[in-house]
Amino acid sequence: MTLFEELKWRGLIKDISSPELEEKLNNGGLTFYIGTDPTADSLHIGHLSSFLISKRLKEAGHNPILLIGGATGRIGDPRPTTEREMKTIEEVEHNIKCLTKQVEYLFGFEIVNNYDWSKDINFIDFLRDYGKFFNINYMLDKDIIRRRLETGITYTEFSYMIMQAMDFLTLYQQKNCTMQVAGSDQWGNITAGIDLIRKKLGKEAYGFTMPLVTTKDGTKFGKSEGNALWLDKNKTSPYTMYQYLLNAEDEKVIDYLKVFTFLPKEEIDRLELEVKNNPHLREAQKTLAKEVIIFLHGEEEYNKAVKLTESLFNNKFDDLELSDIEDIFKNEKIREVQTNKNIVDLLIDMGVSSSKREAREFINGNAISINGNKINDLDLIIDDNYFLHNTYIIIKRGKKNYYMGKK
Ligand code: 383
Repeated sequence: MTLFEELKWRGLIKDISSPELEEKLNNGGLTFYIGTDPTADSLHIGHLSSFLISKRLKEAGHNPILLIGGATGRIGDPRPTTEREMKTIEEVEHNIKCLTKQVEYLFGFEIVNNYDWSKDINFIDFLRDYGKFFNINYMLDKDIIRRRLETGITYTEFSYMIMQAMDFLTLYQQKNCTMQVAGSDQWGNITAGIDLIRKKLGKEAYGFTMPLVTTKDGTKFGKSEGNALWLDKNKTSPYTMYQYLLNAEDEKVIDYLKVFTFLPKEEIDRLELEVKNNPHLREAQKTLAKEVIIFLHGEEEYNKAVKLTESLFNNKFDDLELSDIEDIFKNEKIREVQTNKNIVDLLIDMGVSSSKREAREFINGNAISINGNKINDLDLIIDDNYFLHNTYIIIKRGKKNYYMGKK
């Protein structure tokens, strides 16, 4: 397979600026860039696919540059629905530091900051040297802008595409950067840059985008109960990320393996057969989770995530460390409870049952365990010994319902 064929097979090509790009990609040696705005102090899984493409291109002999948008991050790329709240300068600067560290560690790309060349352009020069190349009708015709016309858009956000186009032009001139890659939401901004380079320099630049990664029902991949899944393990624990990936739908898991792992086609084809023939074994999901967690956090964190998963599955918590327990229940509600309480009252305090009668029924029905041990005694007093590390208590009702209490 050529590089281009592989990118196509992985489902990583949506829009492409010109058919010539196929050959250029296959030949190697292009300097290209991918940009990200410092809107948060970590990348999230929505960024991962585009960054991984850059890594694939690097491994195929191209030369990636990561642009962090110190300037564009102060403005805000228009979202299709509403105006963004502007970040404070301090926040932007803090985020740049965090992202720089993260990207250096995970990907090792050369990093530039567009604030360096944007900060000194004055307004009159901006209008004369750049604004003159942007026809308003052309700008209004961009997908994102068109979608904002009804709800409204400020002049600030409207100008964003010019800034991104100026970046491409600058990198073209300074670093012979001839290609930009991104997710499909960036197509309008990429083509604005290509057009600016053509108009100002009479030169041809290139770009392509990858499709948005979605779940079966078409929503964005990578939101766990509405929260972003961060690549920083202090914001999203490796265990939480592992669980999310392990739960990938059978219909989608092969797509995800193509996008998020470097496994070769033969291995992914084999896993595809496994999904068909032995879906209950979930080998594809386990492989996806393993590959991604090891890439992001290393082998040790991966092994820990597997261990925590097994503890939950086997309902065995005795040998877990305090931080492991906290990881498992990071996104769960933790209730404050008192020690030396009768089990029936405790079940009510922890929200396991809504009445004493129901609590007794659960216990008599053999449905309750504490820290993995079945409870059958209605008069049991739950003293300090029942609190793991003298802090947490884990109650399980039935097969799947966990409740976490803290002393
Ligand atoms: C700024 C200046 C440039 C080139 C790009 C930018 C950032 C760009 C943007 N990107 C997104 C972001 O910052 O907003 N205007 O969160 C996301 N990217 C990548 C990818 C993606 C895009 O960082 O589709 C998802 O991750 O392109 O939404 O000169």
